[in-house]
Amino acid sequence: MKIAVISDTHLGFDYSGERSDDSFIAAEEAIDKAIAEKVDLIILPGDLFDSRVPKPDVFVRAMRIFSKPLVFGHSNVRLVENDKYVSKLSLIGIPMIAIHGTHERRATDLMNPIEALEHAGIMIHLHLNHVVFEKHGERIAIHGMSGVPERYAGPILKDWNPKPVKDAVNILMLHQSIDPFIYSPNEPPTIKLEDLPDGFDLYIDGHIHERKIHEFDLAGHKRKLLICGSTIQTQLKKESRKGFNIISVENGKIGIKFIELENQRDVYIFDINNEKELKQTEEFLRNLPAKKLKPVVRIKLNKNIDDTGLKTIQADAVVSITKNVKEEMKIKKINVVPIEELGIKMLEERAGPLAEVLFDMLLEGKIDESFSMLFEKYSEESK
Ligand SMILES: [Mn+2]
Repeated sequence: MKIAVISDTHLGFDYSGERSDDSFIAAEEAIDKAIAEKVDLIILPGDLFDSRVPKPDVFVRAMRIFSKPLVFGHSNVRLVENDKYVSKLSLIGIPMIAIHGTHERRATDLMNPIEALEHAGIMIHLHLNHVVFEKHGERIAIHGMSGVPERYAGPILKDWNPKPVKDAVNILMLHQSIDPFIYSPNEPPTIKLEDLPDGFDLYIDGHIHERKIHEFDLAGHKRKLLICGSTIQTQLKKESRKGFNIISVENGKIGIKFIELENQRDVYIFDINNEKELKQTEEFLRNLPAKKLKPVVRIKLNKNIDDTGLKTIQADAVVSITKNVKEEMKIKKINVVPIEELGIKMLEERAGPLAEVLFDMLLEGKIDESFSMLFEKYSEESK
């Protein structure tokens, strides 16, 4: 059995910027390649979209890409077990199994875009449940927990306590920081590698955009964690090549292969601390060869360096220059907290556990509902 794992496509990333098409180009190439590789299943470990309420044009481009495996794909797998409703539509062609990520998370009573795709019959959405597929007598169980705020992740996983399915190869899919693999130091993880439930043949994690395969010991067994990596460069922290993974399962044995995307921008990151480094970077920018997709160049500049010359260079690239980011981040730490997290934190001080729901309602412009929710809470408290 062959399974494509395509993570963090962030459809709609930089939608008003110069790289507005990048996320779609990358996701479509990954899906096309997965179909060409004749995979039996496609796993999508979260952050398919860049936002929790994608614009209709972003959503429709996503639908067009994610419909391809249903229409152009063919698979011999059959669903043999499920602890949630699965639409027959989503079993046409190559079935796709997704969890939602941190970027798509909404309050439980509001539909997130992955649930919307599930309702449209395009894919299966997992959150604290599992599905089992079979092909030629080989069974594969996919268990998924969608992205939750880091502070709740450990308790929720423990409470769910997933158990591997007997006589199947078991994959557990998450979208969290798993200590020591941390996405943001501002949201400390509550799951450590050793907290992962035992007995799964492969652990898959979205969320972290740098791909990595990590082997570790769990209750005396050697286990594998696949950090899938994103299909698009979002943060520009590191120069790396983007792609997706293909897992092959044969007689219980698991192989993992990385498929690099052809349609991606080269990424260059420069740290300029002195005149010599400044000259080298200027040289580099002047001599950039023309490419179909302009490269992305990120320049981190020491604040004492004069960048007037640098700014005048007409490079065939998407250039961003930041001054002394590290120093500034140390001082204004609050700025690196995602604004939504900050909003929820502020609400939490006043409204306690209602904060997340309230925040989403306010985001939706549901002023009356949020007001009556608060009114109910306070009238109850004053009784
Ligand atoms: Mn992501």
